[in-house]
Amino acid sequence: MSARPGLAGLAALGVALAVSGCGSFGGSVTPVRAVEFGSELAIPPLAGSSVVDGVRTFDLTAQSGTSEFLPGVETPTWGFDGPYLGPTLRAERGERVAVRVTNELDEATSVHWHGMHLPPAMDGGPHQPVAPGQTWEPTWEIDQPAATLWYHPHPHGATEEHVYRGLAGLFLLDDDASRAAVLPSEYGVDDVPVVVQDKVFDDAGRLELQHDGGEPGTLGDTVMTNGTVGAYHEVTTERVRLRLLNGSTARTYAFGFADRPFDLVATDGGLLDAPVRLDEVRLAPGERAEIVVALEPGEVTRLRSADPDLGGIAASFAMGGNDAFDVLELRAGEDLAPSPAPSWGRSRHADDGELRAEDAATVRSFELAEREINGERMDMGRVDEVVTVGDTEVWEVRNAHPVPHSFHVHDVQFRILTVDGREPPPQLAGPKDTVYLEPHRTYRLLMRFEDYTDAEVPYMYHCHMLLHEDEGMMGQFLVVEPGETA
Ligand SMILES: [Cu+2]
Repeated sequence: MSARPGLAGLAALGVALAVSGCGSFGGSVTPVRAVEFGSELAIPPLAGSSVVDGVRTFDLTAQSGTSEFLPGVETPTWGFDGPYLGPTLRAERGERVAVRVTNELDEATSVHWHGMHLPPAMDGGPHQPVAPGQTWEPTWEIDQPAATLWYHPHPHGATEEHVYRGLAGLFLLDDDASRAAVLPSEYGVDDVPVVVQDKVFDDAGRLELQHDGGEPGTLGDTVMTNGTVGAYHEVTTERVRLRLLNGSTARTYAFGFADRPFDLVATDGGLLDAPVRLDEVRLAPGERAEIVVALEPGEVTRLRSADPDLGGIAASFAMGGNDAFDVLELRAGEDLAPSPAPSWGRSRHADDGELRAEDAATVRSFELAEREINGERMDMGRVDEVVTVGDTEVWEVRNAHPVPHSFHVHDVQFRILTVDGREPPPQLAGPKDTVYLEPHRTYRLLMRFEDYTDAEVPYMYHCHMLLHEDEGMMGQFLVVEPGETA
């Protein structure tokens, strides 16, 4: 563990940086507060659905309410079908789904299906706003491997606020391979959703976003899992699977346990080729990881996030690089049901057609700096890239900026070929739709654009640090038929 400067030291450094003109580094120097782990982890309910003419149909209503995160404090929040976060949607590969999204808020929002392969008009980005009082009903066929996906608003310029207030939920996909895998799979029991978010409360108990020029955005001093501050989960099996989602707007975590390793089994887009034993997995906003951890009867351990290596960032302490805190307590019962080590026999590639670098028809370059990609801020009326359907491409993404970014591409799951020319570490070797970008590094991403074309409605690529996205670090791409133009 690296040494943590004391509070006085941090304040002095903050002052020194401000004086030296690096005002943008004046972000969080308040460590995450220690809390009692005395509240049972809230498990988002599985969303009900009905099958209408062969279409699995869900309802989601964005609404406002209040939540008691801190004892005795009612905090105004937003949620889907409740005051905070939303139910977990779940569907099977091959199913056709529809979601009736109703907006009961006083302002327009949208719902983006993060990680989902679907037509651009169903994607829920800034071009599919849902006005107050309106219902939007996207429909598509689930056609991708089992994975832990999520949904959240994506209104142009207001994504940070909408997610921060509480609009987010999980969307789990299942398939034959995931069903056949040896993995804990009882939802909420040994297969546990863990949406991790950090917040700042003002004196009145309201959620506060701090737009003081700090990078990479608001870093909260209060961490919650599924909306529960100081949560514990009762473990009843020898192993438990945690589906981790970094649902924060800015903070990057390094998840692990002080006293044991875990098996990483899946990344954003689904199962790895095989489990990987790790001590820590770094997740930037928008990224997911499924991990399996073993406990002995009667043991108590805590998932924590400790001193995330943000990748050669000056003053990384001001961006959470020195923050270390516990996230979720796991309490094993005296009598644990057997739970074998995770394994799965079938290659993830078996029915998906492996992405191969030699098939890449095009290499595109993206440079992220300030709030721009390739020197431009997001313009709803400008198409930045036009891709031909069926093509495999390499996207060469460089963070040319001394602060963290997190790169997300809609519609696809990509493979990370190299990081600065080297093979990626195991945690970046699986299917991904979002990747943390260390400063001054180049990530070569391999992806294929399949099935859906639209000469008018674009998909997005953007930084998933939501303040950055809102301030313009986003671009648009169309997928078109061969020979078609935008
Ligand atoms: Cu960014």
